[in-house]
Amino acid sequence: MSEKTLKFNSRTIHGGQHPDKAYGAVMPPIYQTSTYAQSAPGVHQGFEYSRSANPTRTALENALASIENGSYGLAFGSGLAAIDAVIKLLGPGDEVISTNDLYGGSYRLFKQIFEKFGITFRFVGMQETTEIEKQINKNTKLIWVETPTNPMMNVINIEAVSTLAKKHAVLLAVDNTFATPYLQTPLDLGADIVMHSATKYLGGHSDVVVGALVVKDKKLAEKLYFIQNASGAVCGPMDSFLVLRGIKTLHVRMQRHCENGKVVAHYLANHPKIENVYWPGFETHPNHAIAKSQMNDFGGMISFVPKGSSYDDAIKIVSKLKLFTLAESLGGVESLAGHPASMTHASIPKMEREKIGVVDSLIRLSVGIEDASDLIADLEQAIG
Ligand code: P1T
Repeated sequence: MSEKTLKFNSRTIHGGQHPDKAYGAVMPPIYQTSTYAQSAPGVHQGFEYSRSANPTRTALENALASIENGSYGLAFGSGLAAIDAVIKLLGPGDEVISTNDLYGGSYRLFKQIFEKFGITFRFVGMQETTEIEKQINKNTKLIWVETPTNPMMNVINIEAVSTLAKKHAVLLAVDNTFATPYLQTPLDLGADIVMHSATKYLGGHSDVVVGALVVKDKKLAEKLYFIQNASGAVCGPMDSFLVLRGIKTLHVRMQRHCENGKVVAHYLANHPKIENVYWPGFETHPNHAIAKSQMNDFGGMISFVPKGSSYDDAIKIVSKLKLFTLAESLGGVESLAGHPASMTHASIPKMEREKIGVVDSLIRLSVGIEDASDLIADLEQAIG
């Protein structure tokens, strides 16, 4: 049976995987080694040095390529290291058009690291493709899309942006961290690069920090591999093993994240003490139609603003939560609550973040896979 014909729910388990060559181990062993014996100079079994390649990482990279419907996967030491590798495809004078509502750390990397090296970033609301086109000029080399966005849950039409990118011969990269390939596969919609913070849903257990890139094009893969090896921000063997294990249950976890997300989103929307709830599954969400057509479901990420809309209102609620842990990150089996203004998006200037809705009273939930009634009870006692 060819792997290409397997459905997504089978590829999470079998995609790119083969029993280990040494003893037939079903799970690839954690090859905790930096180097490999050579019988003569340059004569080896495909591995020379673990920055260049490591069998456990290769197993993960093959799994990543399979679940994203790509051809080549690359695993990095963090999501930001993966983004860093993409931007290193560019040089001084080049320009990037990025979603204006994105993870604060991505914004910080763009503005505070890469602008120093002469790369310009233009941040644009991407719900209207025409807004992107207005910013394209002869120096534009890359469009960076995050969808759904972190933390405002805007949804961007990947296929429409891809048509635009192709028209202007610009690369399109999509940060697929929030959706995962369970919900959407950007390469199928015309993206050139898919990026993940595998720290989140792919790992799924809040026990690892890993990043990933997946591409279809061989030349692009070679350029990114060159950067991965030359810059060296690779994913270690133990972390590769953990993400590989996480991916095997991605589909069952995501199904429950989506079910619980729906219950929590509706609970919040009907709560008299809640002002706004941001979740793309609502018919009233401004991008619901696109979400419905490009995603298989709506995920477990929700942001909301309590009535009163002050910093203190938000802090009171997140401090009272017991089952939801107040913490950075998302996508693990356990539910987390975050306060973007002081946590994940603190590196974005207040004026910039407020323009896109990341107000001081915004709360972000990563709805886990606990029993939904326990999650509602926790929110009930915290919101009052
Ligand atoms: O944390 P790291 O693995 O380096 O990934 C960075 C990253 C990239 N893209 C998105 C959409 C992300 O959400 C993140 C990391 N985000 C958090 C830690 C957070 O709590 O939002």
